[in-house]
Amino acid sequence: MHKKTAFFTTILLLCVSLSFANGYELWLKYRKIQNKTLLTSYRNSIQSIYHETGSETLEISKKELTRGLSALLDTAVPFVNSSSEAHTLVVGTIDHLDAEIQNQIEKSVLILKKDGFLITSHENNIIITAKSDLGVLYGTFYFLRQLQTQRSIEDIHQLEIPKTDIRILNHWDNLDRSVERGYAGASIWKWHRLPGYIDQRYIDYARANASIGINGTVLTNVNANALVLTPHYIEKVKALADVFRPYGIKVYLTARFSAPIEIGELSTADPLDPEVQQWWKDKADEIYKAIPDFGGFLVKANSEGQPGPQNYGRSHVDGANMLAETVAPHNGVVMWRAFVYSEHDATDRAKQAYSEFVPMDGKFKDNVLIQVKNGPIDFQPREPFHPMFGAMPKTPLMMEFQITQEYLGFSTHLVFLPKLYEEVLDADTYQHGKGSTVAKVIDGTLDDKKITGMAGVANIGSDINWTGHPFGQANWYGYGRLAWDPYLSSEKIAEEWLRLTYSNDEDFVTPMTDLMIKSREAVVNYMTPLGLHHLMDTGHHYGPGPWVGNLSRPEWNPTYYHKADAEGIGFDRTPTGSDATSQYASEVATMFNELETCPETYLLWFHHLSWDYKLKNGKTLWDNLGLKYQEGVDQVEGMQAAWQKMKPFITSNQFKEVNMLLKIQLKEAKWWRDASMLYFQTFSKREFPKEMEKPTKTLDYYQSLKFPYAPGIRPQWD
Ligand code: GCW
Repeated sequence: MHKKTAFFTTILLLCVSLSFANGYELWLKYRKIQNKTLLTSYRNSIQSIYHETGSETLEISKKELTRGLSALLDTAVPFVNSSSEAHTLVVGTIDHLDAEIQNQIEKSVLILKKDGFLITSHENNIIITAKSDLGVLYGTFYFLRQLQTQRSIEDIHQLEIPKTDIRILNHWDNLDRSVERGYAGASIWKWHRLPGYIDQRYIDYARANASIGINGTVLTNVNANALVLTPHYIEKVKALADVFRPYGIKVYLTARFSAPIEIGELSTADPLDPEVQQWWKDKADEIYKAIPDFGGFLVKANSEGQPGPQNYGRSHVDGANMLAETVAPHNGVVMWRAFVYSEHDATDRAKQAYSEFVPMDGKFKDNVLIQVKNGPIDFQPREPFHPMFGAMPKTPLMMEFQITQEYLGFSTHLVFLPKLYEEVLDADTYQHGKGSTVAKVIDGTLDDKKITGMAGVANIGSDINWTGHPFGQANWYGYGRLAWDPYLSSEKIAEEWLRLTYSNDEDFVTPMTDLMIKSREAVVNYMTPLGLHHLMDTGHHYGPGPWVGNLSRPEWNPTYYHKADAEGIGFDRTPTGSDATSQYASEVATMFNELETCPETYLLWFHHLSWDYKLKNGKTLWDNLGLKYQEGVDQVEGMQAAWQKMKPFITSNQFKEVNMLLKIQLKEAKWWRDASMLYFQTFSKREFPKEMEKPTKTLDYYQSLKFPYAPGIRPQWD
């Protein structure tokens, strides 16, 4: 090679590998196919591209194919003007295809709907087609993923239809760029520079989301600031909406219920007041004038100090329907959160959302979705599914998962969340007998819901790799894949993500898939085993604080949840206790109520048991607790050991960053084990089981730890 060319090639390769190594490229790395046979077969099948043009979305698809194929196949694939040449990749909407191709694929096309797509072989060509331009773009990303993960494309026939309508990220981002429960740096929305300055990140964000089928984003925190609804900010929101539109991503905002008072100069925000109604109607019209495809509002009302209709003696129905009417003429929706609990309600917090919302089933307007967290408390490492799923047949219920790891080790711990999501989606509500899974509630098939959705609280920030922990990307990715298809297996998602992100080498993919799948159980074990929950320290939620019992609101105290005493530990939610189990279908309630059938993973969620209660392995509850904490620590050690063997497959930076993080994770896993067990020992008065490593520090030491600057802390909004 010529000296100069060699020099520039080296520089180019260096730049490419740097951007691969720093994680910015996410799962869209498009590394050259290493497998020679596959490379040849791909090159033979794709000798040219015929691509429909016309819209911005189609242009994006075309650009993505150029970028992807030239890198993956390491050759420039020419565009041609006819779809009839052999070995051409034909990409376009159905109406645009040759009549002959249309006839051939007619059957599949009949069932193609929403933004689904079809990838199929026709004679010597591969066709990517859809009813909408966005469907074409989704098909393009899917096809590129086939190549990236080195799957065969010979005789490819893949029909994909998204199973939910609204696949959305919820950013808990504040206007000052702090992110509530965000652990990956500042908010990516640079409000101060908008609308004039379009950060490249906005485009890259849209592209990444489109690549996994996410089609909506709520830009602002549910602990909302009314200012985002003022003209000054609407202009900025419009600029973002304009960037996202060709990627099929709609923008939504959080609506602060008291906005008519705060920015509208009204004296009330009563949803039944005609002036208030008019104010919101005008506000919606103003937003839609700037953003004709604005998605709608997300609302946290009468929850944790946020204002809402109850401030005026009105109900959630009154509040939600009032807002729904303002966006209905523009095809907008209202996503009304069910995360409510009150310090004035002495009943079990786990019961409150159900008690409040289930009687309202059928009373909401058609464009209202109720957004329900996966479990009845709050994104804990493990919770049983929320009893509202399966109890509101007449109301669209959206799933709310948390992608950011508020209670699962921030962006320091490697925890693969799709495993948690899958557990919830697979859970059986028994609403209409066996097989009435949560997934069927979410995709609307159980009660033929007209509108469906899934929300994920984003883990995205300004860190170069977007999510802080490199494996945090897998949680964003996996969330998107499950929002598209809630029936996907978490294992398949892990494998796919590993191939896209790191390597296709089986010696990497197989052990790492295993590591990711087990990582979720590890965190449950070292933080909250056997159904324990809400044991974290107060405010910032960093580290263990099971001893905290002096907070003003009883249900904010960890002691409220574990109820440890000289006799035993656990929250009795059976009919002898809070009777929360009665909110589930009788089959599920009975399963949880009976000690013989209650899964041990939920034991202390539903039962208060004596320290000497014998578990299935014949050992006491106390010993089992110690064993589980130890198992969690051992599992992290196992993860560390597995990672050591991955060095040959990745760059040294990639290796180092996860290696350092796993060390911290191990340290913190031990901290959780030791602090929790020392504290519980003050009640059990029993020796630690012999298999458990003995704590090296005292309980006083752990109780003295303070972290005033832990990240993601909730701002003082009130
Ligand atoms: O989990 C709790 C968080 C709050 C959050 C709240 C919610 C946005 O600690 O920070 O507020 O849930 O979901 O509304």
